[in-house]
Amino acid sequence: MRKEISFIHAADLHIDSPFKGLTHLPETIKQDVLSSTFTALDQLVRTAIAKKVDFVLLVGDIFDHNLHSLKAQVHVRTACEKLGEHDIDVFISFGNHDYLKGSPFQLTFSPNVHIFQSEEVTYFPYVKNNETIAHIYGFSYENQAVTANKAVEFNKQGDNVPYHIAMLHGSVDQQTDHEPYAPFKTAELLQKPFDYWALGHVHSRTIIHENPPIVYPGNTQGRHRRESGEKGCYYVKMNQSAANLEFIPLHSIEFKDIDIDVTHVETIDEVEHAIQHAINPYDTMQTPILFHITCKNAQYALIELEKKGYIEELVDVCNSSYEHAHIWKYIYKIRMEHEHGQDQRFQVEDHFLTELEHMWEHTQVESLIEPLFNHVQARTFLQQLSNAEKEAIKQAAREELLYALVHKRGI
Ligand SMILES: [Mn+2]
Repeated sequence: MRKEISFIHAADLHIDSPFKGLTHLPETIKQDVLSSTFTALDQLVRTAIAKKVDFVLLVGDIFDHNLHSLKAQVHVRTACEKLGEHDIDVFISFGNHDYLKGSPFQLTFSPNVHIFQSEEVTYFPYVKNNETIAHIYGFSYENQAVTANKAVEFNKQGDNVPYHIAMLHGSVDQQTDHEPYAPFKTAELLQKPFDYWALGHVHSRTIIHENPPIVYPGNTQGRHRRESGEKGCYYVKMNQSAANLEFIPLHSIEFKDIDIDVTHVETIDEVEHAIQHAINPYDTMQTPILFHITCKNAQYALIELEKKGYIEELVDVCNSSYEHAHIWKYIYKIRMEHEHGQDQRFQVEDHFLTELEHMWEHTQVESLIEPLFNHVQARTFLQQLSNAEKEAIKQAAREELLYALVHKRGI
């Protein structure tokens, strides 16, 4: 009969993430934001100790960038030591953001830490009271990209060992939000006799399969508006017949992406009211929130207020009433989205505007921003844009141009 085991499964901690788009935040909020990825790990350690788990699995992208910032490494080392003091082992594999060859150094971790040191799939035994209870399988990215299907390289070893747990940082099926590294299909994992597939890489929490569990825990702290809602890890208990999974939140800040319909909003008063109305429901939240607000169907009057800087000023005023609370709230971005087709001013019979519309349909952002991506200094700081980002650039340019044209013509 198999003894019960319990563990924490986390991935994509991205510790010391720089939160690049949030440099304009007030200092105290900025400090909370910058420390949030560290705080998530602290919360994980507290949870592991409180639950008295056997071990912790960290499945890739523990660090945010290949340099593995020293501050982040020291923090992880200290966290692991603390777990060691409570007899909790830690198994670590590195992913595409913290691949082995990118790091100029690796600190020495306490003996309870087991790090997969190559791209070859191997295993560590988990030993408790002189008995091997589990084999933990995995590999680390040596370079930024692993394009091979690593799932096929996982092979169970040791039939007498009660549990076999696989750690895999990679991309399932047709995942489009993340780089298609170490791609695999769910069916391939199901063909292998593992008791639990501890996945990493995809940042949204997903249970792909129940029995055996195939699980993306998501990242431990959201870092932008597309990583919204609760973030954390899974606390897993397994016995001979079943696995029980409990999601444990670890985030200390939440990102919220809110859409407001402003079709009938024309004055500053009305905008203020619309913002309050959208944010008030979050008054009882126990976590600070960073809001990204998109005003849908903004009409000409509103766009004009925005161009004159009044919307930004209004947001500052709103923020000043929320930002000093212990559980603060902060609007870090407000965006006007203009459905010009619904605005009479843009419905002019005009070949020029029609032609312009036609052009937008066919314009590719890539060729226009190519010089920037080829620039010797700029390119080292740039990452490939996602389709959503390209679409946002196109949309913003389109709104800017249409506004300028209409404004000039005084339609
Ligand atoms: Mn990641």
